[in-house]
Amino acid sequence: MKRQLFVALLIAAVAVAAVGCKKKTDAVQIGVAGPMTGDQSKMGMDFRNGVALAVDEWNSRGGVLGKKIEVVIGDDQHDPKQAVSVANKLVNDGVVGVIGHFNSSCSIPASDIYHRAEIPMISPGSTNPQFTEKGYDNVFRVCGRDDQQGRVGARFVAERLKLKRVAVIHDKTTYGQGLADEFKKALGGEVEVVYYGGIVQGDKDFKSVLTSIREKNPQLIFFGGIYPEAGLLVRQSRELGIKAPFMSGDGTIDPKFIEIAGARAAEGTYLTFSPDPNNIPTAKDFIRNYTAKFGQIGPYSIYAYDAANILLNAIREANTTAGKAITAQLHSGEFSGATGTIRFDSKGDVTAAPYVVWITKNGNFEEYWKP
Ligand code: ABU
Repeated sequence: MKRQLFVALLIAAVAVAAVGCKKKTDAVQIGVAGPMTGDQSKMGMDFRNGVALAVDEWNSRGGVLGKKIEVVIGDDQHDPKQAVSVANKLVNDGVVGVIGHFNSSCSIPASDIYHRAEIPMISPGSTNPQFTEKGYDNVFRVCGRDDQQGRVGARFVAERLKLKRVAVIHDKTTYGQGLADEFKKALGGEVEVVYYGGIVQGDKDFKSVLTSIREKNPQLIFFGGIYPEAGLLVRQSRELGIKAPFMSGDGTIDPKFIEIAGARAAEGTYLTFSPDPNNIPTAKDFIRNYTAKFGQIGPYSIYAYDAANILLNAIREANTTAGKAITAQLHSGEFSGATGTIRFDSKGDVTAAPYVVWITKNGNFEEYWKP
């Protein structure tokens, strides 16, 4: 009996503590999560700024459901374990939805936490297919998937460049290896993969792997990974006299890539990403307002902005902050965003993901080829 009483008191104490953790605010809180510090912090900051712009605009119109909106920031440092801690903290803080995370290796484990808490999450940038393959109804993304961008990259190499021999490397992460594998799979038997291997994220010297690649004499080097390593790989491959063009995916489209590689070394490198917002008529206001507030637009700023607007719109339409109702609204609605019209399929993927190939020219990225 004493033991039962003790257990009951313990449960009550934990419940009180959990409630006590929730921030005492009348505002509607939404989370934004990603790498806010560390070598990928540029992406996290782009998320934060995109969400902040959307929230400022909503608050200037009176907020949502008659309440002010507050943003709670979670820094996962692109570390999966940290992402789980961040997700638990955001849930305990009482957020009603989350924009994030960036890295697929973070979004996937964090989705378990948000799913258990019945809180919708919308990732602006996690592209690994597994993210939306768990059968969680509360998981969404406004970007495409790596099976889609891998196919576009492979078509470009085989049909546009008409190459026959490529090297494929990756950073051994969920995203990087996943994209490299999708690219390799989509090449089919058309193009020979003369080198396939991984590097370690965070390393700074890739000359040994690049020397092995040079011996295989590929016509192009494809890298699945993020801009800090991509920039170093390009710089060091040129230092070793490798002339083969370099190609990567959406994880490298950031000015930091060109800064790290050096504009000369980066010249002529290719990557796959969504179309240029400068050519999207609906993005005009976003570009003007974001630039005025934060300066240069990051590649994922507009996706974070759209994701936040989609979430807030769903809260308004559902007329509640209850997670299940917001999730149902997200599945049923069609949203007019800065990137265009967005609809989610039953998995939470966007129904259209128009990947294109970009090229680096004169220290800038330019849209180059449409499949
Ligand atoms: N999609 C770009 C990199 C982020 C990720 O999916 O891990």
